[in-house]
Amino acid sequence: VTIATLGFPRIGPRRELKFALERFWSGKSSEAELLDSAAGLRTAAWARQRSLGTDWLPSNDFSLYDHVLDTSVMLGAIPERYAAAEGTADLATYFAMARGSTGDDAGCSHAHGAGETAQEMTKWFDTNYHYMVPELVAGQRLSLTTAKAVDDYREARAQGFETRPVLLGPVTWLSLAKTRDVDAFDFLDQVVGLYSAVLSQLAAAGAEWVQIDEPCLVLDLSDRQRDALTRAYDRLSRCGVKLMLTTYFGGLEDNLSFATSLPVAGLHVDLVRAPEQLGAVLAAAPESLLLSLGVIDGRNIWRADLTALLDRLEPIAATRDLILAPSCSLLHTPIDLALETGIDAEIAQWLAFAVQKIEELSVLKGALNQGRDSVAAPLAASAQAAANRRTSPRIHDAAVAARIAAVTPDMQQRRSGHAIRQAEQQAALGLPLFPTTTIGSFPQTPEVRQARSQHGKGLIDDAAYEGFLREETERAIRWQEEVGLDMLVHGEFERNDMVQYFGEQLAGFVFTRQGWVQSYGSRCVRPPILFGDVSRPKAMTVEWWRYAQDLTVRPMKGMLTGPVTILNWSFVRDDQPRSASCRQIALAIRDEVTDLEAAGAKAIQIDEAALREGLPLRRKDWQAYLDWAVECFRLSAAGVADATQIHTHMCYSEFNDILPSIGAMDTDVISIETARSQMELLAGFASYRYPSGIGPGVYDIHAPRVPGVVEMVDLMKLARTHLDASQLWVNPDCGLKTRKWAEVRPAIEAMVAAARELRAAA
Ligand code: THG
Ligand code: ZN
Repeated sequence: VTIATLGFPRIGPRRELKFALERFWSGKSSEAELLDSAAGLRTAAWARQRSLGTDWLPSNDFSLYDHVLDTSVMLGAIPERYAAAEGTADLATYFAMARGSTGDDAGCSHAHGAGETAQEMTKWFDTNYHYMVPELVAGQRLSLTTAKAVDDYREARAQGFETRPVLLGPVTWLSLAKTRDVDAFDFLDQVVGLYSAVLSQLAAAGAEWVQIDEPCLVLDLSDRQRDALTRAYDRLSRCGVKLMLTTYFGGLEDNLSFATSLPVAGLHVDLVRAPEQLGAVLAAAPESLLLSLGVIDGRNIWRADLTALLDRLEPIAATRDLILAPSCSLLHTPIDLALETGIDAEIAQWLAFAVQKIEELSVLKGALNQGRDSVAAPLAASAQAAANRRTSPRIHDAAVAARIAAVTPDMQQRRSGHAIRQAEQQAALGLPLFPTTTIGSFPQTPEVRQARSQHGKGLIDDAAYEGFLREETERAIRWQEEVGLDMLVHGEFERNDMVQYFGEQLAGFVFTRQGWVQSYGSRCVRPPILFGDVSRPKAMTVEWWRYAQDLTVRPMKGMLTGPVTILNWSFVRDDQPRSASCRQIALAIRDEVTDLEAAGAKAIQIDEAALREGLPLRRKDWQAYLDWAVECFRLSAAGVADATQIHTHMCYSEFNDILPSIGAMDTDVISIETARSQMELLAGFASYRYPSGIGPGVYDIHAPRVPGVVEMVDLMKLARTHLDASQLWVNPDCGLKTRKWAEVRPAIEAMVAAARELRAAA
């Protein structure tokens, strides 16, 4: 038995990559300095993994921004607008594709800059990691443009690290591509030809094995995809390297016999997401196929029960050679638990971050190769931690269990239907036609971030920090009154992240200090750890809301993150179904909603930015998820009177396939992303006869450009062709926290002017 990692976190234990990138982007360091920092991170990762006992080290798992973008650039899939000569791509081109040529990103953008927009970015399967979407147009010619995979392999080898290079597989890459006037699989032969050249170069450089990731194998495959896989691997298996075909994020299910029939030398399967596939995989995999078993959870932070794993693995290891590995790349976990000093010791013993996960693999290897006695101490510690976690009173809260047991269907039901609610809300709020509002957050300026960081380090005290936040909030409110917004927000200056902020205040969560996970490029998040039954010790947002409402006579929205989004952006319990954890969070948010209402809030927004991305990877599992997700949202929202207006916001523009569930959330107002799709999706809402308020985002906040009044009026006129004027709200398409005030001010002024024009014409 040997052990492998499929990929290690890139950002570095102290987010060194983030800081190196941002220094470079802001012109404070040179390209050579950036590349030097990156090389140092690679070397440190190899050395770390080797010292932890990893037999199969990955190379080319590192990326300066994103591994899908690396693959696109490798293949020369560089859209013309980035104007690279064929067969070349420098770092400027690479970052232009990632961030736009003006640096379209928080903190680094140049307001009003012209230039090319970045490639589209979207979620990597069901993770909170974002990749850059490959673009293909009819007639495009691809060619090998970078040799990064080969360079990284050589770089490691020169330092004495023999590695198994990692490539994103051609069929998954093609499946992720966005195309114009062409089917992505029309490019199959070209792409496979280029991959075959890369594999041959790797073979020539000395690589014996290559890890080729095809996570598309855990999805519902079309005939075209299956055919592409067959053709691709027939050819790629003849390039002089052994291929470890790597699947993750789910089970192979109906693709199993197909996958084991592909002419590859090895197969990696995810036994954390799909432990039940082990028997079938063993039965389907011929002796000659080297199996890599993903037994340690690469998507979560729980320590494994090694004894239980050994009970399953020993009989298998006795009959065939095995590789043990994390279920997927460790990209999705924080790096090192040893950096956490603030986590309660009892809870800390239940956790394993990337480094600790490799240690666990090493203990498993020791037990399987030399007997359990050879690793008696770590096995005992693992068993003890598992036993402690099963029985700890910290996890199980009888009061929460009792509340859950007492939930009744009527708690998910608003008192009256839309028509009655709308009338009461209008009487309470007195809003004009086309009411204007924003999604909730205002710019997190360097000053705001700095104050938070200084407060965190104890450099400024609570009073000074609070005073600063109050001033920021008041300024934001005065400005909103001045520009004439109808429904105001307090700006969320006191919040770090919309999930972390609530995780920090709820019982049942712990949070880390260094537990960063890459979200995209240099951006990271620190997902809260949901370890136990959830409850709300005290009100979380009411004080800030009250402070804000007292400053103005206009209605101030209460701003909350919804239960599904808190769940989807946290590390969650693996000892009960996700739906059970979600229901507990829903009750806590319900308490907050009713407290806000009692304090006087007439409108409360419960964001479900991540509802859609929680959709299971297989269609057959969608409805069950949507059912409990919607039920949890309703549980959180339905405790209010008819006159209280419930808003939600969703950060995407694909709704048509889940519209019945969106409707079933039964909100009074929903704000959505539509600016980039020219209101297309409103047709879906219209044909579904969506009855309540809709704020179709009238401009794309993800770009620094300031929209004009005319274009926003035109978009709203388009919206009116689908929906009734009385349903429509006017708002940007997402929160403004990543923008600058210099962009926000003129954009919102123009937006309010657009609403006034619409009213005048109505
Ligand atoms: N919160 C969480 N997950 C998310 C988002 C979020 N996933 C999807 C989307 N939003 C990702 N977008 C971002 C945008 C900005 C940042 C992170 C993810 C960001 N992070 C800071 C950084 O990297 O410097 C750190 C933030 C902090 O101080 O906590 O700016 O909103 N959970
Ligand atoms: Zn959004």
